Amino acid sequence: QEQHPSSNIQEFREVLASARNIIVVSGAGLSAASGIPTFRGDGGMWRRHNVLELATPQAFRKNPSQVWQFYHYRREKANASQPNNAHKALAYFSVPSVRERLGVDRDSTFYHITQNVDGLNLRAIQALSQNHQTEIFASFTSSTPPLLEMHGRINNVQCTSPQCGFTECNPSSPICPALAGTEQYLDQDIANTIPVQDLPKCSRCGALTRPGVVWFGETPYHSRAINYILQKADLCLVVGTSSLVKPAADFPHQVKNQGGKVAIFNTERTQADSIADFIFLGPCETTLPACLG
Ligand code: BJW
Ligand code: ZN
Repeated sequence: QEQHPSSNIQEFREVLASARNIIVVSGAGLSAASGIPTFRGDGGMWRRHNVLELATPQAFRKNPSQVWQFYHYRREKANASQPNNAHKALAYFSVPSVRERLGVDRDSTFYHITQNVDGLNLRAIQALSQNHQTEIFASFTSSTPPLLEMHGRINNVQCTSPQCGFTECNPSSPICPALAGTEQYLDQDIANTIPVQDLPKCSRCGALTRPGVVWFGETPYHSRAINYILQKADLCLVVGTSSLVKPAADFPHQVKNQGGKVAIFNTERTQADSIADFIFLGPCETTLPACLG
């Protein structure tokens, strides 16, 4: 008698080999081994503030200086980090010929929907050989990219003026002179000390900019493309997310409801475990390479 949910790698590979439309939904646990703190649990504090209270439009309106200091700290950390073995395994698996060697149909599709804003998934793809990168992007005939960063990117800045709204990538370190060194203040709150005119400004219109990420109450990026991909998915890998934040928390449920399978890669038990066909309990930087390699 098989055990359910299963943690048997052989059994997982059989399901993988028969899947046609595979998706990954990932969260902060994917980047934990790269040294990037998670949102809930141990990593969820910054200068005695709950980080979830800083990731809101209300917090930014009330205190843009404090929220910019928080994002400056996170930008510096993300940009100094390196992709770990879990990012690398997912990047490698997105190469069609690599999937084919693992027994997966050559015409299968693979999309990685990430809630992370750190850019490490893209950097892992860019670290693959040129041939592999060409293969990945050639396999996407539609305009949908293989990696969907649904909560934006920490290196993006977005104009707060509704008339402008210009968004651009700005990976400068520091992003503006006034924020230089504030990442060192780990306990002390120096909120409000940076006047708005010294915070990052729009390069088009000069208005205050904000981090180009999705806060609570805002609409995630690529929603239409994600919806389309979800409808076809028959296998969903849920990697390093607590599955508490919508809409991503709903994705494995949707796949399950339409007859697909769900596999969870997490160090802890999560909300999604009740619908899982596979649970690989442990660090995903170990379990993912074992399952996909
Ligand atoms: C490991 C590991 C290792 C560790 N290996 N595993 C009631 C009131 C108000 C709003 C709502 C409400 N009810 C529902 C909502 C909607 C709301 C929501 O879901 N809220 C709930 C929290 C209640 N969602 C939204 O508002 C979203 N938008 C939306 O729904 O739009 C639809 C809409 C459109 C138009 C009008 C109306 C509605 C937007 C959500 C945006 C979330 N933003 C943040 C910040 C992003 C920017 C930034 O990075 O600063 O996104 S919050 C934060 O949570 C971040 C994350 O992407 C997201 C998810 O967290 P994640 O990744 O799961 O991290 P953790 O820390 O929770 O979990 C880490 C996991 O890793 C743990 O399980 C560990 O065990 C594990 N782990 N090490 C494997 N080595
Ligand atoms: Zn502007």
